[in-house]
Amino acid sequence: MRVLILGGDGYLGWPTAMNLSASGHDVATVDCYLRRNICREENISPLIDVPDLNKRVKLWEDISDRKIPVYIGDLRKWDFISQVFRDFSPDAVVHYAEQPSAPYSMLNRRAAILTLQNNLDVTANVVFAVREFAPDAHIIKLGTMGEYGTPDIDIEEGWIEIKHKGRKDKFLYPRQAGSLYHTTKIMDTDLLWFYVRMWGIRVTDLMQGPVYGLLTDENENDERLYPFFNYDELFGTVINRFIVQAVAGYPLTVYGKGGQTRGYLDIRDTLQCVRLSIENPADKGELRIFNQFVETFSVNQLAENIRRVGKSLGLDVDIKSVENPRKEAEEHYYNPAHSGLTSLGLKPHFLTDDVLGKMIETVIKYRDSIDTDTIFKGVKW
Ligand code: USQ
Repeated sequence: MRVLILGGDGYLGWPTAMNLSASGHDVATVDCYLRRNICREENISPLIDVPDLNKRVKLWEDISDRKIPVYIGDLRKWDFISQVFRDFSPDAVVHYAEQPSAPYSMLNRRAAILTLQNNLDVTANVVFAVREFAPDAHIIKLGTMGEYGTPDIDIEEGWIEIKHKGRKDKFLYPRQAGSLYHTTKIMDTDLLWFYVRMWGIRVTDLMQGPVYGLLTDENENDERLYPFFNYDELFGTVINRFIVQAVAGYPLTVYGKGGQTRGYLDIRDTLQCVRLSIENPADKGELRIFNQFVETFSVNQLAENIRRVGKSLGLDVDIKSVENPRKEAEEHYYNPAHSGLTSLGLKPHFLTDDVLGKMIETVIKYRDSIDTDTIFKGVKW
């Protein structure tokens, strides 16, 4: 299939591009380096230097003999997105092109408006571009489990049937996010559902939990193909942060009581889930929603596991509860369904001690690059 990856430079975008290319799909990538620019402005860097997108596709071509065209530009600009769609004619569009950080979206007014405008404008432009230039194309949109929040009832997979005064109907599962970033994902879902109803487009919305890891089948022998691996407060997700903190001898920053529970997945499973969604498309006029994670942990469980595995590798790992900079439940019920992707064929990788050990060993190689000043700044909600 011809797969267009929007946000192809990102933590997930670049590994997805290589993985789909290796699976025989014709892939093109689009990016405007938003994340690189924000990192520069906020004076943070990923653990390992990452070549720009044009250099990475050249490296990939040398290794795989497969080309990945690159379009550098801003998808909020209609002229640019029209040209990309006309030129590439996608069968599937993977939409990662969003400001992905919850703390960044809560930093200040400017960051909030950037997050709102970027995320919603791009989603709307993608819908219009699909309608005009590729009406059969399947949109695979990266949403987030954070759309649901942490309700005191079981979380269903996207939809819920409600019985009310003797009648019943099916609705989007209620959503109540805990950051502006997560709220833009709710708005994206609403926008997509609206245009699915109006124009009969086909959409899969993936409610993904926090992702960890950096090694995939395509990059494990070549660090130049690694994705961004952020451990700073803005762009680092909790497991990646804790691994770097363990290696740096920085006490693991458990926010508040540490009972916050989320559904996690290995970066290799993100690639599987996206590929399975592409290869088994939603129907026209369908908004298909999958909950994309493989197992749940509380922050305390993650910290304990990383301390144990770190100790077995000779690291002295401390855990320190810090005052929670976020407004979120620190102890709560959490039982989300997640059978859709398994029934499409997902073979999960779990967060075993071996997986944690391999991540720690990889990060140890880059120990001297860790900047501990960026680990905790306390962006408050
Ligand atoms: N946490 C800590 N200590 C830290 C960092 C985080 O206790 O040093 C806690 C947070 O308070 C939160 C949990 O760990 O309760 C997860 O935090 P996170 O930073 O790993 O994840 P989050 O901000 O929710 O966002 C990440 C991605 C986002 C994605 C989301 C999936 O950045 O793009 O949408 O995970 S989910 O969390 O399921 O909504």
